Amino acid sequence: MNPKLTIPLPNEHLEKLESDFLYHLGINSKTTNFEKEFGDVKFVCMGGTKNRMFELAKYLQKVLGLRGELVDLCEKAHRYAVFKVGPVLCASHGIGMPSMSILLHEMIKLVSYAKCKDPIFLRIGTSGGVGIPVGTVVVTKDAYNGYIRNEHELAILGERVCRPAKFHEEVYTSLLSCAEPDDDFKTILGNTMAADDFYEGQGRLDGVICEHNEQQKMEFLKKLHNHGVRNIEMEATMFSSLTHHIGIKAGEICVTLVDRLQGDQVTQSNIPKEVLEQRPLTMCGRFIKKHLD
Ligand code: R2B
Ligand code: URA
Repeated sequence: MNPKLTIPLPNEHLEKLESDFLYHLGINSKTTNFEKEFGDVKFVCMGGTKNRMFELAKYLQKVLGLRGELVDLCEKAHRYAVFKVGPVLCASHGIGMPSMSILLHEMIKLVSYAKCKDPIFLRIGTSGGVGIPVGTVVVTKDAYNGYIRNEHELAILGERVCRPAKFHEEVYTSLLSCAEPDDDFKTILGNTMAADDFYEGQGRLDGVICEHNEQQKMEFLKKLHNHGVRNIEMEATMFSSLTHHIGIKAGEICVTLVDRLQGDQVTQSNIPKEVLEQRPLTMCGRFIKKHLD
C-alpha cells in the first residue's frame, strides 16, 4: 500500500508501476496531472447510460449553481462517458457487473491518484421492483446475488472468491433522509438483488429461453421478498463489495420501472420513463447539496 495516497489501494503491485494507463477512460498518468484535474472530486456518481449521466450533470449544475459546457472527458476511449461538475464526476457504466467493474477499478484509481479526500461513490439507476409500486425509489442496504446470498462471487485464478456485499450505513441513512414529505413518490430502504442477466437470471418468462414456469418464478420472487429484497438490477453486489473491500463510502439509489409481481415487461406505468428516471437524480442532487453544505 502506498501510504501517501488518501485512499490506500490494497494492491502493492501498483507501487511498482512507473505510470498507469486507465485504458477504458483513455487517461494516462504520464500525461495527466490527476491532482490538478481531479483533486477536488468529492462524489463519483455512476449510472447506466451516457444520456442519463449527461442529464444528471446538467441537473447538478442547476442544483450547485454552476455553469459551463459539459464535455465528455473520456470520449476518445469510446467506452464510458464522464462529465465533471465542480466536485462531482458523473460517469456512465453500461449494463452489468463486468462493465461497471472496469469503470469502478479505473475510477477508484483515478480518485486515489488524485489524492481526493473521502470521495463518496453513488449508483443512480433503474430496477425492477418486488412487491412495491412502480416509481418507488429504493435505497439499497444489502445486496444479494442470484443465489440469494448477501455476497459477490467472482472467479479469480480458477477459484471462487466471495466478498461481503454491503453498502455504507452512513450513506444509505443519509440518502434515505433526503426524501421529502411532498415528494410524489415513495423512497424506501430495501435489499437489492443483482442478477447476471436481465431475462432468465431475473426469473423472467419473456427471454428466448425459459425453463421455469409462472409458479416457480413467483415462488422465487416471494423468497426474495422474504429476504428483504425490494428491487432487482444488475450491479449492486459487485459495486457494494468492491467499495466495501477498499473502505470507500458508497450507496445506491434506484427507481423501479416495473413491479415484477405484476409482470415482466417494462410497460406497466403510464408515468413517462423520463419522469421516473428523474427521481433518483433528484435524490442524488439533494444528497450532494446536503453534504456540501
Ligand atoms: C438496470 O437496468 C439495466 C438493465 O436494463 C441494468 O444495468 C440495471 O442494473
Ligand atoms: N433493470 C433491471 O435490471 N431489471 C428490471 O426489471 C428493470 C430494470
